[in-house]
Amino acid sequence: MNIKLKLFFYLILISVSSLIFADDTDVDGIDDSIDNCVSVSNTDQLDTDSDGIGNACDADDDGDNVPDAIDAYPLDSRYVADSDGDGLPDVWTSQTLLDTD
Ligand SMILES: [Ca+2]
Ligand SMILES: [Ca+2]
Ligand SMILES: [Ca+2]
Ligand SMILES: [Ca+2]
Repeated sequence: MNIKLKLFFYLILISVSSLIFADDTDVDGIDDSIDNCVSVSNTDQLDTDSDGIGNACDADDDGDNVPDAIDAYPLDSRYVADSDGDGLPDVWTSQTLLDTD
């Protein structure tokens, strides 16, 4: 067997074994080493605040230090509250006349 053919088979062996032994805990097709949320399947790897933790497992998606659970605008760090629940942020109420109730 010539050296090029040996090298060819060797490369195939390496690529097959890396496929078999690649770590992908959540089976979302993204290797654990580069997955921004190792235990939750998130093929889009969306990370709104770019802190390296994907939205799928980030407790504060927009990074404004207000947890998603109580953040009225979990994907917008500019706003956190909408006390009257009309869809307009509280800060608008104080800054503009758009929200009059
Ligand atoms: Ca993964
Ligand atoms: Ca994932
Ligand atoms: Ca994040
Ligand atoms: Ca937040």
